[in-house]
Amino acid sequence: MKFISAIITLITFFSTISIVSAHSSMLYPPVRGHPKNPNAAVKDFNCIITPLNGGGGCAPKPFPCGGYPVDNKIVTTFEAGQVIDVKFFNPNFPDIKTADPSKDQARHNGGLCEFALSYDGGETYTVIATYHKTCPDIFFEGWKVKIPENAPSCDNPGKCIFSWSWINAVGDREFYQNCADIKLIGNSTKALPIIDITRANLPPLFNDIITPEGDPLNSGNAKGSGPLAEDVKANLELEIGPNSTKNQQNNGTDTQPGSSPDHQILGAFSKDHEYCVFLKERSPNSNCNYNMLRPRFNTV
Ligand SMILES: [Cu+2]
Repeated sequence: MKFISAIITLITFFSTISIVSAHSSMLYPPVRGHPKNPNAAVKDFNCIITPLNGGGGCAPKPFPCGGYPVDNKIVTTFEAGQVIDVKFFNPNFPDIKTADPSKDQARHNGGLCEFALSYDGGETYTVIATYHKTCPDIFFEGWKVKIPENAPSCDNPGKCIFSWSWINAVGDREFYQNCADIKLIGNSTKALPIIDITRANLPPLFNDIITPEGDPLNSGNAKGSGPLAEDVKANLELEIGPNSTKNQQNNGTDTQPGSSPDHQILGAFSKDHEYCVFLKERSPNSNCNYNMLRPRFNTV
């Protein structure tokens, strides 16, 4: 009897946790270690939704990708130039059609979402889309991410990753990441430049502690404002140099770092959730904002 009541207590404990603090995860593309991914090598029912920092009864998870193993079978294939509608999932909302949008999805006012490709299993990244303030939110499906036209192919199981990372606006300073195993069909033979994800709020690995802007109009954990129109536009228009087909048509020559056109990216890094991309005509230590730079990519 004691044993049974202990089990009931335990079940109550865990279901209470999931009701109180179920964060959202990426649902599409399917995520490593995710219970909703039929090809996941393991299914982490309790902790797939927690930050890499741990918490809510979950141990800290390693970077990258929470340490989850590569999918048994990699079935998600994206093509260069393709636009993906990312979807999010929250275990407290099993049926989104009948879900109550005023209920808690642990959005922490949203924050900063970055979507990135990695060709080396999550060591290095190229951020290909950014959503500010209102992300994530399970009640919206318009989180559009464009695979760059100049993304090279990738068919190396475990190395080719579509990453979602999230830094929440309100609450404990935390770092979230989900990884989807993918294959990429591209045109270019050149690697994309590194445009790193925001590495913060995961000491002692990422010691920068940052607080991105949130979604104040819809504060808290309920349904928010959805993807910002300016973010959708910027993400769909983003071109990542220096190997875009436009560059190649204009020059007819190789564009190695440091070699020629004015718009060429010489290097990139992210700090305090602001991207600084070094352009040829820009001094490397000038403060530049990723969003401010994006229109320049469009005019090259
Ligand atoms: Cu939380």
